[in-house]
Amino acid sequence: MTKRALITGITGQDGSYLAEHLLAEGYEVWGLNRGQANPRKSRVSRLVSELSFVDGDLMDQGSLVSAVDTVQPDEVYNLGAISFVPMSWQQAELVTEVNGTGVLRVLEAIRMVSGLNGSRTTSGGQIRFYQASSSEMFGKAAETPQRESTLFHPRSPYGAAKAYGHFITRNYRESFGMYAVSGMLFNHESPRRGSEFVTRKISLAVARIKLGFQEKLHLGNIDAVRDWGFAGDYVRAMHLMLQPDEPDDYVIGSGTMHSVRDAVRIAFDHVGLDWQDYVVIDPALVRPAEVEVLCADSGHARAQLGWKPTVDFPELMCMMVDSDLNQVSREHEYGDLLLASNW
Ligand code: NDP
Ligand code: GDR
Repeated sequence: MTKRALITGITGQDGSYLAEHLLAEGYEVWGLNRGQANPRKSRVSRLVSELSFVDGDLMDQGSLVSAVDTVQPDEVYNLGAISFVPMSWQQAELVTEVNGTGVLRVLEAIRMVSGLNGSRTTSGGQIRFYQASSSEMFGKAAETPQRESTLFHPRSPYGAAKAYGHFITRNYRESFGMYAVSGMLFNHESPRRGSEFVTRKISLAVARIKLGFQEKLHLGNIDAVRDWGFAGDYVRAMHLMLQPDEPDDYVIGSGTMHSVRDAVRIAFDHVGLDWQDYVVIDPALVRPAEVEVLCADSGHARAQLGWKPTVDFPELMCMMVDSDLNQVSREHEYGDLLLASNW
């Protein structure tokens, strides 16, 4: 029988890659669409034409119950969130509502639709739930690399809200026997990454500078170290996590560390430019509390799920720069209307 998946956050980077992956695996895929005329809905529809949509918002419990009831999914992937960390200092309450309480609302919707004592689908199976947890929960971690048992020390309202989402997911597993799993994913990027995130900000700037449309690149803390991977690899892990007989939480990352400075150097080198001629450090871009170093120990996922990444960091940065060179050239040729993104 064809399996059915419901994805919140369908219009985001991961939503599009996960939808493509699940469709290739033979799933029927539904995306939760927010707002009355979301321009990002047509963007993802163009990319993934076999998608179906159902309306809903993580802020609205009734809409989530209705969405789960309409779709009757076998698997629910909760990727919806306000995902840009700096925004969480500006709109802390909203971010807490969407990224924290929003998780509770999806769990409650599954519980209500499938009966209070578990989460049975109409076909008799159990609805499986994936929560998009984050390495930002580790924050100022006491140990490196970070694994499933590493204590959380979030450094932003975003990280704190994700920690709530993580614990409430585990709690519903333990309280109601729900098949509920958290993927503790480290940073993952792609040509579809939003331009507010540092890797894409860099790749777009390098393309524009190379083609003569930009002069400088303003950055904050270039000494910050992250464990970056390719989004296409990480959505495979999300799907794998919902397949074992028993639910569990998994750390997903490459296990390699690079600084923002490394990212800049690789990207400028790729087009034959010296980054030091173009990068300007802007103190206004430094965060109130920074996460200095993150690195994943994903041994549990590698052993239990057989997951491993296929794209390393230098390849990823070059892929993003090449894609943006192509996009910026087309932008120049056809005008802004075409463009907004690589999708
Ligand atoms: P994006 O920012 O690209 O996408 C976020 C998605 O959330 C969008 O589809 C957006 O839809 C949706 N959304 C925002 N607010 C709401 C709401 N109130 N109700 C329903 N949907 C909403 O994020 P990514 O794809 O990069 O990340 C996916 C998830 O994984 C997020 O939860 C993120 O926090 C988490 N994560 C991401 C990592 C990464 O490195 N990419 C690492 C670890 C975790 P809309 O078009 O309506 O705005
Ligand atoms: P992050 O990603 O906060 O780790 O969250 P981001 O790319 O925004 O920042 C990474 C690091 O780069 C430093 N930095 C800058 N960042 C941005 N955005 N812009 C700059 O100009 C700049 N200069 C330096 C930051 O200070 C930071 O240290 C991402 C998101 O996808 C989250 O949703 C997800 O949970 C985590 O990854 C894991």
